[in-house]
Amino acid sequence: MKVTLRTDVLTNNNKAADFNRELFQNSKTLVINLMSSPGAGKTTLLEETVRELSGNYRIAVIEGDLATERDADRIRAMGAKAVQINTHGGCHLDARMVAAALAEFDLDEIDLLFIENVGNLVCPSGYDLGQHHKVAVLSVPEGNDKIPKYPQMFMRTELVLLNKIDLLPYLDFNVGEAKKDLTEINPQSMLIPVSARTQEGLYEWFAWIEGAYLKCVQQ
Ligand SMILES: Nc1nc2c(ncn2[C@@H]2O[C@H](COP(=O)(O)OP(=O)(O)OP(=O)(O)O)[C@@H](O)[C@H]2O)c(=O)[nH]1
Ligand SMILES: [Mg+2]
Repeated sequence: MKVTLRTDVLTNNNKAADFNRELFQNSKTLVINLMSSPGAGKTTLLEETVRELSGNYRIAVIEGDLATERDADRIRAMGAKAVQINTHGGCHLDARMVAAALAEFDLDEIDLLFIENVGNLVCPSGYDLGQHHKVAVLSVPEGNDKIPKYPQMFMRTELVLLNKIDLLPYLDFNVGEAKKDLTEINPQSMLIPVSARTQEGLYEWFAWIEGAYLKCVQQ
């Protein structure tokens, strides 16, 4: 399926998001918009996800960064197709950038598309990319105050991956407190503690993806 962009799609974020959404629905591609502070572990989690799920699913990734192809190269090294978007200073991806990147894919050949947003806990949460799900990654070294201090991110995401739990013995992060803070801000959101380094908890993330994929193809 070849993607042709209309002019209005390139000038209006919400129109572009609706355009993307329709493409994703038509091709039955599950799309997850992954957001976090810089360095929380988005790319590492995606590397592990590609490693685990690429036997059963056709996976592709759109990488958003201010500069470099580094994250896309890391995903390609795992054997998945990756397209890098460079925002040249922009602090988030918008739906028009994603729409333009979709021209590089054949969505009919992709089951799971992950969009790794620009590392930033503020701007990315405000932009609809047409995704099915928004997922936030929070990491243990960032500290317990991030959920209450950056509520917009956690209000708008339905799952939080608490990454780097292998570092819990060395830092004062309190997982129970994080769960309580999240429930106060967004009672519908789930928190899954994981370590992309040791693999702990990742099976729960993979099961969540598989459940979301089943719902997506049954719609
Ligand atoms: N200890 C530990 N380190 C981790 C874990 N996950 C990622 N890291 C390390 O954290 C650093 C940043 O990881 P990335 O995956 O590049 O983070 P990112 O969120 O993609 O970063 P940006 O794309 O720059 O926003 C790397 O040195 C990783 O090896 C983890 O579970 N535990
Ligand atoms: Mg990254």
